[in-house]
Amino acid sequence: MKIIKIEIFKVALPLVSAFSTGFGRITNKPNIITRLTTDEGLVGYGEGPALSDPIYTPETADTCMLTLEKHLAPRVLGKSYSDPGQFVKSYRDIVGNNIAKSSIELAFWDLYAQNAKLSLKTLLKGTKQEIPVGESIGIVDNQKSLIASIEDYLDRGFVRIKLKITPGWDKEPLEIIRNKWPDIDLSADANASYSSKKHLSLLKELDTFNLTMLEQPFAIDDFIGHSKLQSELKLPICLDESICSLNDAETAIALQSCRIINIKPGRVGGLLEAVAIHDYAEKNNVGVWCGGMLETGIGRAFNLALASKENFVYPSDMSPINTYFEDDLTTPPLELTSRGSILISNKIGLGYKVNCDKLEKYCLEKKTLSARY
Ligand code: OSB
Ligand code: MG
Repeated sequence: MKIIKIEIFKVALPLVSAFSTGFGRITNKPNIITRLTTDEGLVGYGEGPALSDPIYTPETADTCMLTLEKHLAPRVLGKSYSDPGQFVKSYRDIVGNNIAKSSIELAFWDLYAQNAKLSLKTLLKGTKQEIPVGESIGIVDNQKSLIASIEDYLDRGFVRIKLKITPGWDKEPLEIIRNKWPDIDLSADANASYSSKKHLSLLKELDTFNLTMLEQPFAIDDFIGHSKLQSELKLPICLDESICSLNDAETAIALQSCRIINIKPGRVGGLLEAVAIHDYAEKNNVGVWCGGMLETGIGRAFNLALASKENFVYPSDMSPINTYFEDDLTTPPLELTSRGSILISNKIGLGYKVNCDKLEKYCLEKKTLSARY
């Protein structure tokens, strides 16, 4: 497959409401879509779930656009590839910039699957037909809206609730939820908003809430702080932001910084690295699940296929797109089954149809690179 054209789109679908987390408030959610065209006329789509500001990882939507245009796309344009391993070798000299890398790597997986006439799930050796789904509850400023939003999610059938927490919004909301729903599958995600120097004893109190996991309490690079907390907590720690590569997963597991890993293709640079982390975690008896970063239907299609692998043992953040966006770029829409799950497509390639009119409609910026041939 020779790549003859690369188009990079910065899109922003309208959000249903702002989403508040321990790293800040998301009021505008860009996503970076890469479209690859081959000499034989195959078209593949990928997505990098960027944020506007460098508050979750160091990248932003603008740095992704620049990295793709100036550094990633030129290295693969006009070249022929037969598999994703060969594709990523073209830019192995580039460090970091995982969200940008994931956008173009996933687009190549779409081409690869179409060329092989296989579904992503089959290519990734997925074993599940459906994925149990949970939802993240953003930080709200009062009890009433907290209860109303959880009631709504439970009514819709989500099987796990994950509360976003931050200093000042932790024990109190968790106590309210546990008093009202003693038995639901409940987790907390701190998005790196606590300090291992200040908050160890406060976080140890979270053991009283029967949580399934506590996600990313401390800073991205604080493997030692997480290890110290994990040794004093009954509750498993799950790392999200800290795990940007297989090497990070090895560090976290060796130091016992966590017992669970949240894998997101966007955060780790694409599906090859995501699968490597999955396999390593499986060998070390560390269960994983697939988190979300407010992707459009394009990004979610890859997340779903990935989450069909064996060691994805916890419900994933895979809510239908209309939970957070007013519109979507793909059809058919993702829908929750009566079991609180989403079915995985067995169709060839991405498994969903991309609506090119919507892609243009929500596009804020576009770069096109073409090879002369
Ligand atoms: O920590 O999981 C996170 C969104 C952007 C960045 C980080 C996170 C999130 C979410 C969104 O929680 C959950 C979803 O996409 O369903
Ligand atoms: Mg998280």
